Amino acid sequence: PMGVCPSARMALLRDNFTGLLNPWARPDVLTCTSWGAPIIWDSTFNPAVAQQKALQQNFTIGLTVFAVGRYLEKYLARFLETAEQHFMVGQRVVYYVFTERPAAVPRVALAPGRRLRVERVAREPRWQDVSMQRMRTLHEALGGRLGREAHFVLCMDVDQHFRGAFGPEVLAESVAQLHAWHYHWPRWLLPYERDVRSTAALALGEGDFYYHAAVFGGSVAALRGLTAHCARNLRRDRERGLEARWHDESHLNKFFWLHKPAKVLSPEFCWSPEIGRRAEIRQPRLLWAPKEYALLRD
Ligand code: 2GW
Ligand code: MN
Repeated sequence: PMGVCPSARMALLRDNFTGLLNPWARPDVLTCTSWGAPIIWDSTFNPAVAQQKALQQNFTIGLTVFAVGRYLEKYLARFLETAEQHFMVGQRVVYYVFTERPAAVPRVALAPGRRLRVERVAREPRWQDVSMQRMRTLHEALGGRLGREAHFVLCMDVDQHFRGAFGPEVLAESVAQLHAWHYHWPRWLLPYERDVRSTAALALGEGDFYYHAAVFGGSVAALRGLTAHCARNLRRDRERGLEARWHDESHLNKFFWLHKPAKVLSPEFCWSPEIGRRAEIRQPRLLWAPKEYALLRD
């Protein structure tokens, strides 16, 4: 989908976090959703303004990541080291690492104003459960210390690393990530859950975009609602012997269909290098690690 916002909606692109967004800077891509939320692409926002506004408001920004089983040794160190270089540089940041082996978490040197907290979680025997259980665990964390100390939280997969600036321009009441593999497909081809018995089901004709569960975020209150919705529906499906096609991601997509995100991140905020070069992807900021399903999904 290409094209700039209809002019009637332009007023809505005054963004609390980035000042005035400039959707005209990118006539090659869609920079505004039908409900008036900005889709931020490189050069539509001013990172310096976002930086200043976030500092003025004295935000603490949380970043949660799960590293269970082999994912800890395989991905966590690089994720954290590159986050120190690129994630919310100059802001107050608190990392929350969830793992079943706190002692094995690498000691990464943190810049001033940044801290790392490790929370112990049980190791689920099935990998699908490791992924899905995150919603329940995040919900509880947001109701506890994380929710008290952070204003905004980003929740991420660990099998990726930062490559470019990932700053407060991404912040909003609720934030969804366009999926790198699906952002240019017509809606009927998107891999939503289609089994009507599942609480995650979307009918043909429903769904705005396909969002990637590797990055989502928002205010603590908004994320409490999101994680409650997803954890509850994951449980309801399981009680009836159902598991949605893309697990927690299917439920996240259902949530954002019902509760539209306030900001949408272009695929450069979570890009897959395996896709190759694309003219509209100017500065990838977070890169997926190569998938090693055969090795890791036994
Ligand atoms: C997951 C799959 C197969 C084998 C292991 C794991 C695994 C995941 C694990 O052993 N340990 C672990 O900590 N995880 C956590 O779950 C980790 O944070 C990881 O990034 C996250 C999601 O698993 P991942 O990255 O292997 O799945 P993707 O990249 O295919 O993720 C998409 O689809 C998932 C549901 O199937 C999630 O919705 C995910 O958020 C999506 O990006
Ligand atoms: Mn992943």
